[in-house]
Amino acid sequence: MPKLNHKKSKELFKKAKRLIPGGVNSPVRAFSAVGGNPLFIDSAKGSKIYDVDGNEYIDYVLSWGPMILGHSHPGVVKALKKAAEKGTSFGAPTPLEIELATMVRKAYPSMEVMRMVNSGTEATMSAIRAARGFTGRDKIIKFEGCYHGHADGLLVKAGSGAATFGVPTSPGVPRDYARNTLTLPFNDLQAFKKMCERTGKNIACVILEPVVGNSGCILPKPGYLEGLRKITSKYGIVLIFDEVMTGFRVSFGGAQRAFRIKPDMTCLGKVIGGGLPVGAYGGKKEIMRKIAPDGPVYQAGTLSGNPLAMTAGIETLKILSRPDTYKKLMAKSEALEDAMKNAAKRAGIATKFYRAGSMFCTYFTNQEVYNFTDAAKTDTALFGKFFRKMIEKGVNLAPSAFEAGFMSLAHSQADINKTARAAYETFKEIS
Ligand code: HOZ
Repeated sequence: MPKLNHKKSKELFKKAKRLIPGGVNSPVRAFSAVGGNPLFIDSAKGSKIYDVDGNEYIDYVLSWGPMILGHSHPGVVKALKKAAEKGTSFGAPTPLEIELATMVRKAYPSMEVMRMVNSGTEATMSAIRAARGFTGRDKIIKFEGCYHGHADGLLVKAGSGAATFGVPTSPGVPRDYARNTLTLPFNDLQAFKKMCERTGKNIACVILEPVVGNSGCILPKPGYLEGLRKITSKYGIVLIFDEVMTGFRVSFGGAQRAFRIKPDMTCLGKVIGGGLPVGAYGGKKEIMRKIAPDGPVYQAGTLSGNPLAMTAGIETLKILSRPDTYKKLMAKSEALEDAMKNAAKRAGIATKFYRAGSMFCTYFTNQEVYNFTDAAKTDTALFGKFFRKMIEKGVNLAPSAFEAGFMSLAHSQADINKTARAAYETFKEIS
């Protein structure tokens, strides 16, 4: 197979490195963990993404999750054009914010009151502030390998880019901030129980990705989330589900609907912005009424509730709420899972493929993965080889063994077949 030409991407990367740290505006884009140069993108449509050298790829990154309808969905683009003509930002309330919040609350009834922000990072940071303001406690618990954005105090044993580059606790985070962040292994209810017995009354909140998408794709063990819910209620600890990745992905109602757990607070992002920068946090009225101007906990944003972002979110959720949409999305995701497992089996390579709704990952290991320690033991170097060879065969995966992949409504059976063929050939080549 002739090698793809990446000449323009390489030139642009050289230029970008002079101006931008590592040449990228978010670390995991740099391909440092898998080797090679990042692709510079020209455009994307449906399930495909096109680089500046004119190469086409089936895209399972989907802008790290938001593009659940596929890229440049005509309905979203049309609505955005119309909205842009009316003005791109007002710094004042609009009916669009109410419309999106109403749609979100319908899908996530636990979010009785919510606020729109500009990113998942803002959502988690603000939710934790609200929980601290509500409980009057300082300490928080997070789990190893869960990434909740890059706010100080959350960059402690974080997954995603932080794990990819081996920086579990980032320099620049004051020790005093990190001191209030307690970390525990995911899926270990006993460890959580013990910590709460020791210091439960000092803990404001526990924040987790109910399916960990920032260490690959780690599912909660049966009973784990239920256990967290029970123990947090006992100690008056605010249970925060970070559903930035799992929201509208694991199911329409996210992980909380799929696993039937009602958290006290929820953070969303990605899908609810339809590809524009959005986050949202919300939850129980009594907690959210602490937020300014209703209450004393301050949180603000010039572009929060931006009309273009609200429009893209509304259009995306409208399409997602149509009957049978999730049936279709889940069928495609299942078909990919079957095809990838089959390809690995035929090629005789040890992999574990995990999936929660339309998010998934492939680990190179023969052991089950229950937490970050397990994920870190998988063969990440082999993943790097797999990744590079898949790119050359026209399949774009996330450039790290610690990231999830995503399925969209635009992916076709032909895309899945081509992906499975490429995976089979690659598995043979690298095993
Ligand atoms: N939460 C994403 C990583 N899993 C964001 C991508 C990024 O860090 O750029």
